[in-house]
Amino acid sequence: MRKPKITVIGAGNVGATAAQRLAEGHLGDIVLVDVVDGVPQGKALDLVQAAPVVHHDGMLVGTNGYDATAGSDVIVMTAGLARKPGMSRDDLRDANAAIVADCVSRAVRKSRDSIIVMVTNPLDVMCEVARRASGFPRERVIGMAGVLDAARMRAFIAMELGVSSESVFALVLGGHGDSMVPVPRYTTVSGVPLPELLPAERIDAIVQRTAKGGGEIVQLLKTGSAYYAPAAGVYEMVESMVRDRKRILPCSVYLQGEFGLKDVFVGVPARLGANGMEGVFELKLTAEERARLHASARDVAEQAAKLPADLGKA
Ligand code: TXD
Repeated sequence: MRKPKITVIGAGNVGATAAQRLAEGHLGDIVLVDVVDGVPQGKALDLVQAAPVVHHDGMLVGTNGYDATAGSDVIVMTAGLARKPGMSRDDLRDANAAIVADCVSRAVRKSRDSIIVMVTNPLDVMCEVARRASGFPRERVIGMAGVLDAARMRAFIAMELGVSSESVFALVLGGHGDSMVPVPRYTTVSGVPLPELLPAERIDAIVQRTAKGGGEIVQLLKTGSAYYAPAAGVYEMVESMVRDRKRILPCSVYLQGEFGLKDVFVGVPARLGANGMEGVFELKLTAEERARLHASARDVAEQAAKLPADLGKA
């Protein structure tokens, strides 16, 4: 039986931290790719030297090219520019689209059967770039954002109620950005819906704070953006696929009629297993929740429509 092989493109904050989590979680061998000479090599070597102490036997290599990535099962795409204070996710679109198209088309030439986990922002639009650049079916192009957004909401609820975040489930739909749609009705603490546990104004405050996404962290850090929680989100998705666990996790999926939406990437709950995105978990929404999801999807579609038509043809 072959050990899974995972390529992480971008050896920056999110990529390197994800590589560490994936290796320490015993998910497979890791290839770390970056344009900056020495950085992926140095970080991979550092992680290899941690292995005897943290007890994993995954191999990590760093490289500036794609030869060593050949035959990867999963490609985690984190390369790009990070959001700076005052910069919206949409400002990043054009710069990161070119990077994503280039990296993805080069990576998939070496790993035709891989599953792409997109991380680069603006997330849902970059998923579309990766879909076009790879030519992969929707089962194998999945965006990481919902796990992170839901984790943030779970953390805020846990802090508010003084309970373990493990007992909190949160549902967040929609695009990764200002138009995300936290759904308190389907957010539960040990099975009890949030509206039964907190007054509306506290829930609103949590929803608002969740919808700010990583903005709060960007303000605090001043340079760079969040990476521990994003890397944890990558780990959770990759783990469900590599171990074929079929967990239902919120992720950005190219919808084909589900929730009344078509040909657009947007965050929805989906089953992740060995074949990638194995099905969208459709749930009933109120008219208002559905309208907000559709508005969020419209935002993504408008941004995707601005992408150059010939972008990333492999
Ligand atoms: O929820 C989510 N999806 C996100 C997304 C949560 C957090 C961060 N999110 C986005 O991920 C963020 O807005 C960025 O677009 C990416 C990566 O964030 P990170 O914080 O890791 O950025 P860094 O530290 O700047 O790392 C980016 C690396 C850096 O080392 C560059 O040299 C490299 O990307 N890079 C490239 N590598 C390979 N090939 C090319 N062309 C390339 N261009 C840049």
